Amino acid sequence: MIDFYKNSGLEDIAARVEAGLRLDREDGLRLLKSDDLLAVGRMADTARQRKHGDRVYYILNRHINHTNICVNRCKFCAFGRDETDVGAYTLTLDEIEGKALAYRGRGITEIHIVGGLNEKLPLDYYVEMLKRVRRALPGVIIQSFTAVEIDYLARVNGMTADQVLAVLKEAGLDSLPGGGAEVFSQRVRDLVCPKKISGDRWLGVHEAAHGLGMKTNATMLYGHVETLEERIDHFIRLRELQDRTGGFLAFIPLAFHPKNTQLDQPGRSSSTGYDDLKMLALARLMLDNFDHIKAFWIMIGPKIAQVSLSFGVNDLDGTVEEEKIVHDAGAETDQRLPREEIVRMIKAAGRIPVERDTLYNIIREG
Ligand code: V47
Repeated sequence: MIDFYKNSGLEDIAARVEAGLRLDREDGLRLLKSDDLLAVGRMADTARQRKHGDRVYYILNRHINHTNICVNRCKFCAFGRDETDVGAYTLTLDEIEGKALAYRGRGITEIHIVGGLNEKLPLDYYVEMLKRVRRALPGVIIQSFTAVEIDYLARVNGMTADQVLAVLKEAGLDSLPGGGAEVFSQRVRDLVCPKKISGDRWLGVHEAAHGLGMKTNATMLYGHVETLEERIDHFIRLRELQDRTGGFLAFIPLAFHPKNTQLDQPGRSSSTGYDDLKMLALARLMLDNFDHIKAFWIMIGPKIAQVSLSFGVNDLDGTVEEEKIVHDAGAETDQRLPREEIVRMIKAAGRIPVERDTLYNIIREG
């Protein structure tokens, strides 16, 4: 096996991966700087295989974005609007309930609701939304509201994040998605999202959710102004929290799409396939205490997502149906992928498709 790595300059790291040892910051940086994508991918595949064998998970889920009005207006985001902007919207509770009811009986097991920081929306709007979605879709897991939204609700309502989470949990919230993490480095945040909560606060809200027994996800938005060192630092900070709480389910790298954002420049396009595969592989290798590395096909396209199954990925998210955040930023992918297509992609990669719920309970295999 080690022969495969001959002349890659990465033989020592490969040996550590083979032995199941933890990689450090320096290892991560060398992997990220290496041009030997196949060597990096093979290491990640070894780590994936050890945890998951031939199984690849997918989920039948739906996204709802309840408002695009946002006080933060991050420079990488094409979704957020001011209240008076063309295209600004906020769904009424009846509209959200209508969407949830329309998904009834269609086999979905997860609903993913995230939106902007809209100062007009009281905490009651969120509580009522959860109650109505819970009623419309009994048994469906509600994975909703990023740590950024939880922090905002805490601040505007004079509450702690723990208190907001407890109120929302009571109303039906099961789990938090991984959005809003971006890159934890304050240097990066000052440049691309100066109004957003710090990396420490993002981690603190997830730690609070884990303390209440909620499982959550984590992301990293890569391919804008961050350095390779800052990407590795992001992984290490997530790994440290996971060591303490074990509350993260999955990590999802998010490829930056520049179109219609304040970071767009002539000639600038989104990440390359090479970068996408390397980030997914690095996630698998650095986040040794995360079970699941998820490729969000919406961001990187179904074909790279399928290939990523040989680069450390064990989960393809999901059927989705309607997606606004990346499509506003120029994503050219579809907004939905039928189950049959996800299953076909997984089988064509020689793997066993496994439908899961949010908590990775198995719903069907094969
Ligand atoms: O928080 C914003 C990112 C996130 C852009 O937890 C952009 O299972 C690319 O977090 N180009 C929302 N990305 C999506 C998200 C997510 C998606 C799928 C699964 C899960 C999960 C979470 O999208 C935002 C932000 O980090 N984003 N603008 C952009 N122009």
